[in-house]
Amino acid sequence: SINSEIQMITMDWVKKIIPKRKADTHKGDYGRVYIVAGSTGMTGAAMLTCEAVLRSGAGLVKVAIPQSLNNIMEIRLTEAITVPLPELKKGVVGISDIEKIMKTMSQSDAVAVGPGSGQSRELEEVLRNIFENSTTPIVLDADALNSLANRKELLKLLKSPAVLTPHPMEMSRLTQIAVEDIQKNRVEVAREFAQKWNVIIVLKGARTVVAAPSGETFINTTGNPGMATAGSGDVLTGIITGFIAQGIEPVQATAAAVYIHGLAGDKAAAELGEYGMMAGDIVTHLPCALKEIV
Ligand code: NPW
Ligand code: AMP
Ligand code: MG
Repeated sequence: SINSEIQMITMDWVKKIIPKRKADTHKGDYGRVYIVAGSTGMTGAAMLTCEAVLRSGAGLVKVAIPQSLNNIMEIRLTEAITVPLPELKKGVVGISDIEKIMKTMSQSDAVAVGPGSGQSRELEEVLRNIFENSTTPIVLDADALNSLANRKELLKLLKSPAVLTPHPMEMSRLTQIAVEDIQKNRVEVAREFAQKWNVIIVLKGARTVVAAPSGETFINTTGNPGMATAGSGDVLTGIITGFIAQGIEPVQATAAAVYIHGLAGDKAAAELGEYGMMAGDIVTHLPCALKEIV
């Protein structure tokens, strides 16, 4: 079919996707983002995601955070707004918070769920509620993916465009295919899942694959093994969500985000080396990566 070709993501292509900012605009024009992430021990994941959203040019970020973790987040995240949630279980966002989550979602242009959320039955119920009731484009990562692994049929409830960003182990949990078999057939595995479940798949790792429900498929050309470090994926989730919130078409936003995430990683490696760089350095180098694009 027309869409069966595989496209390498190049700088020239990304330059066509990311628009210049117009002079007469305000923060509302650049999207409101809602991040549902973090739990006791993994507030760092939520911070990295939020910082990446802000550095991707989005106008406003709100982060849902279990009440007991709110002070930690407020101290570190100067530019993001925190929305503390009442907790049934200490340090974990759960179904008891669903009304507040749905309200903020309805006021947002894109939402991400999962980085550092921790795994719980509660999170499954949060996702079910969101899928049944929300039309806000959603990015699902990390523990959101792990929560879906045994309840993939929930994806059929989705009423909005969805991007799933598994690393090979998360893809293995979603598909029950062994990691080594996924790695041997990365394009096919990503494509099949995207078409079967009507979601955009980002199968991460060296030469990340982006597969759309239409069959449209991309392979990334940026990135380096210095990005194999804690929190790298949490940064990617923020960039994808930030671009979608700015109104870029979700498949294009996702492929462009994957490229720019890798480019920022390459700039971090050029300055700091692959050994010494951390995920926060990918965030720090996002501005110069984006500056090269727009
Ligand atoms: P092994 O044994 O190491 O070879 P998990 P996670 C395997 C949060 N974080 N190819 C790996 O294999 C995340 O957002 C919070 C093949 C291991 O068995 C999540 O919420 C941080 N195998 C949560 O932590 C910073 C691969 O998968 C397993 C693979 C758990 O996320 C860190 C590990 O994966 C982190 O981002 C690959 N490319 N990659 C914070 N500071 O708050 C991984 N594996 O069990 O899904 O754990 O990815 O660390
Ligand atoms: P996560 O495992 O969720 O933290 O995601 C890791 C991120 O780093 C993904 O975006 C990967 O594509 C990227 N990454 C990890 N290892 C490499 C590598 N060897 N080359 C390029 N990108 C990598
Ligand atoms: Mg991850």
